[in-house]
Amino acid sequence: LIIFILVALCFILYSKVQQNSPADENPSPPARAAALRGHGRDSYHEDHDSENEIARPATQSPYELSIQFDLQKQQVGLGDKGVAVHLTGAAKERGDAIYKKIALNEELSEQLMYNRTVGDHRNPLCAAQKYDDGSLPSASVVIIFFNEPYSVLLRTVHSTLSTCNEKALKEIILVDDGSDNPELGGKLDYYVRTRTPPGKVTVLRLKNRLGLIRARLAGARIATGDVLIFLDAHCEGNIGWCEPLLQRIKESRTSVLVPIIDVIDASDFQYSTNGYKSFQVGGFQWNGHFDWINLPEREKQRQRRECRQEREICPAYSPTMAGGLFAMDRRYFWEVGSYDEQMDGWGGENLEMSFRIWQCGGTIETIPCSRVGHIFRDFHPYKFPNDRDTHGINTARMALVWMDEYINIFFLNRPDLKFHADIGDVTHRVMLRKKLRCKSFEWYLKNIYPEKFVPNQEVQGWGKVRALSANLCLDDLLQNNEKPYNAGLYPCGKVLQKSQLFSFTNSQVLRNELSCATVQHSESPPYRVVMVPCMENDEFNEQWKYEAQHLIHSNTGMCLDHRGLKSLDDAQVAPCDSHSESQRWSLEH
Ligand code: LR7
Ligand code: MN
Repeated sequence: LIIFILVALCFILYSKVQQNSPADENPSPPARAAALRGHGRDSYHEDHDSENEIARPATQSPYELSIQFDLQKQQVGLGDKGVAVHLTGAAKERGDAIYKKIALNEELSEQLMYNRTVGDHRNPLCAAQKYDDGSLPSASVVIIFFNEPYSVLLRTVHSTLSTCNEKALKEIILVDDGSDNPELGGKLDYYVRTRTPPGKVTVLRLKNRLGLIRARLAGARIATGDVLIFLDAHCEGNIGWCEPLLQRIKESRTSVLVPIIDVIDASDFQYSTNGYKSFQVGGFQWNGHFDWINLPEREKQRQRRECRQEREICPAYSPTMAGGLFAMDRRYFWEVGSYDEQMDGWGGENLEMSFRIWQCGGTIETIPCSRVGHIFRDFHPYKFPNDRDTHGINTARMALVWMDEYINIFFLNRPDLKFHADIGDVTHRVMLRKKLRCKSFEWYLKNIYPEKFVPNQEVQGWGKVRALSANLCLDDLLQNNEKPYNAGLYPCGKVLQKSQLFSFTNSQVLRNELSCATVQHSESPPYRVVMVPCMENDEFNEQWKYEAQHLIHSNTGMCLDHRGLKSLDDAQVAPCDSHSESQRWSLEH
């Protein structure tokens, strides 16, 4: 009887093991090769490896083989200290090909060790900083991803494990926003289980792609640390980047913190910085895009007044944040309205959070002793849900809630969004704003970002600069950037369009959002009108007078003139002539 029972038990056990084995346990040679590359199945959602996988001898798991194959491909020391690496031969060709597809050299990434070093780019003063080691708040690092290259994601994980204070790092939560790259499925789970410290790293799977905003929310919901630290899935930290963030939050729980964000090159993985002496903080443009600005002189003065450390390593107030890398007290994250859950896809959440934090009593600060590198890609390697402009739609939602009457300037820049059907309802966010008794956008501009140019404030006139004797308007040809470029004269639009939005200010400059009109001298007039970064030329050269409908450039004494226009792209000034009809201009408002 005993022998019979034993045999029966063996049989039951055996058939159970058989049942649980994944279908490709013994894959045919091509399938096996594909599994090695990590592309073995159509959809990994069905095959998240089952519990018994780890019980089998390790080498039998196709994941184990694949992981060992990956590790063999890595070269010790390659790219260490963040130096650039240039592949050659066939590898270079593979790298170039994948780069074209996903804006990132995945081939090279696979050759770099997960824990390569990036160097210590911090201000030397940082090394001597003391933190409350042992009593720092604990951190949950939330990393969201949608089809990120597997090796890049793992490098982000290992970098976090080795550069973020071990005691303070409570957990890393990887949120898979519905990726369909098979390598990010069972193989990632297996990797996490077998190659990362027990209990430290969790993979949270969203059933569908919900977009990065809801992915971050999902991660935050299961996080248990005192502080949430969000990272994009392609980051590498400098040594000790967590402590200064945690220390500052310990002292000031409504401070929302960003590290200095360095650049990791997407093709050669070089880690580069602008040096430790200066860094930029966040600004915005009226079209709803984030941009970088130099730390304003006004803020340096505040730091000197209010901060007890050497100014260079003091927290620096930042009007906005880029959005991907930041630390925030977990409870405060929820108190102050987390995110607008109706924001889809990508974009807009960063300005929404920035304005909300400032208007509702918090601060956004760059912490100079915390530096993290981020891979900037030339294009999005993914499509947006239903091909919609989620950035625009989300930004319109933000503007409706937070920008008050300044929303008109936003819509001037984005008329396409004014009546967009997909914007949806924002009532619950307006209620949140009321409940938190948040301040106005005007307060924000005056107090937090006074450097921001407002096209219809402190101006003598604004709108279209229109010729009286021809249908021509001054036009920046949408070259709203910070390098000098020619101003043009184009047929006036029926409605005010962004490229024809100019302001003639109380300080006598003729400008658009970022650039000021000046005159480029050449051998003889007419001279070209060019747009240059405001005030970086001498102020005098950027001044104009508006007299008797003439726009007179102060330094040259010449007048804006459309006579003999050679090209619509070349606005010109010529010697003033009070009788010349081609020198008369009106300002719309
Ligand atoms: O549908 C998606 N689901 C996701 O989970 C789309 C993206 N993602 C993930 C993605 O895998 C990545 O980890 O979300 C993260 C951010 O996406 P990226 O890296 O394609 O965005 P980005 O770096 O170009 O964009 C910046 O602006 C975004 C606006 O929504 C987010 O706030 C990003 O986090 C933000 N990145 C940074 O702030 C890093 C610093 C760069 C700057 C400036
Ligand atoms: Mn990113």
